[in-house]
Amino acid sequence: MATLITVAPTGAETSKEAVPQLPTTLEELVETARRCEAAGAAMIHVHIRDDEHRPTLDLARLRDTVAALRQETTLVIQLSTGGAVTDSYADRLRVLDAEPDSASITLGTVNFGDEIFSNPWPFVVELYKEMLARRIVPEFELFDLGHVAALRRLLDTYGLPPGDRVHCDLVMGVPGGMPGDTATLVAAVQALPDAVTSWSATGIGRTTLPVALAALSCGGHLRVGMEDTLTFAKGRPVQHNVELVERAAQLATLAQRPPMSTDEARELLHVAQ
Ligand code: KMH
Ligand code: ZN
Repeated sequence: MATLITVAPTGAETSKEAVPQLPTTLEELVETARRCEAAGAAMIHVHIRDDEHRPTLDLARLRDTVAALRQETTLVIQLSTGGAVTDSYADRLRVLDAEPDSASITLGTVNFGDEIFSNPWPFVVELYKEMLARRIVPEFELFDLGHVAALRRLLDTYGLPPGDRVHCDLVMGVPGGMPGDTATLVAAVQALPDAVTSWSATGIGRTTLPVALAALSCGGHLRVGMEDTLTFAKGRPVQHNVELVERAAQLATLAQRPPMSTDEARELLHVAQ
């Protein structure tokens, strides 16, 4: 089985001022997407910024971003509906109007460092129903073991996504969520509902490598990028997202599970070709 590599290049938490190499403009994002696709990424998880490099969910900007990424790459385009912790539910729902291939959906509220990433059940349900209605492929973001139970409840109550494909991403190592270690990854994977057809994992900060290695050995896929990790190795900051994608591709190849193409990713996730 080949490995789906998702790149999450920007996120909503890091400032451009602190990390100038973070891709925050459309030009930087497109350049990053192209290089990461060439290095083995097949999906991109997108957060955008405004002219002052602050996180935004501005719909026109999101639409322009989707159009530019479609024009310049063949990557599966996933927009974040998580946004920043300060974003309103209405703004997060409106992200779907930008008509991405896929969108993230987080299964529950979680402490997020000193803040709260708020995902109350009625919001999760509304977001999921909208995705189903628009045939936007969900990626279920699981930050904690309780989110696995919430995923089961959501699927049991509201049914499966198009093509009966259920793709999850274990987001590990967030202060307040599940830890990024092998034992927790194994526990989470064992608890996943039978309906899950594929899963990836990402480890925040220093948990990046342990989580990637554990995911590969357990049959999972990989998400990497500067949204999750700003340090390539001790004392060595990431200079460009492509470094993280190249390393993920090397690890996947070593594991005899080389990166999958964007066509294979579309097939896996049931995204229209
Ligand atoms: N920025 C976090 C508050 C997602 O993209 O769906 C939420 C997040 C999850 O990054
Ligand atoms: Zn995100």
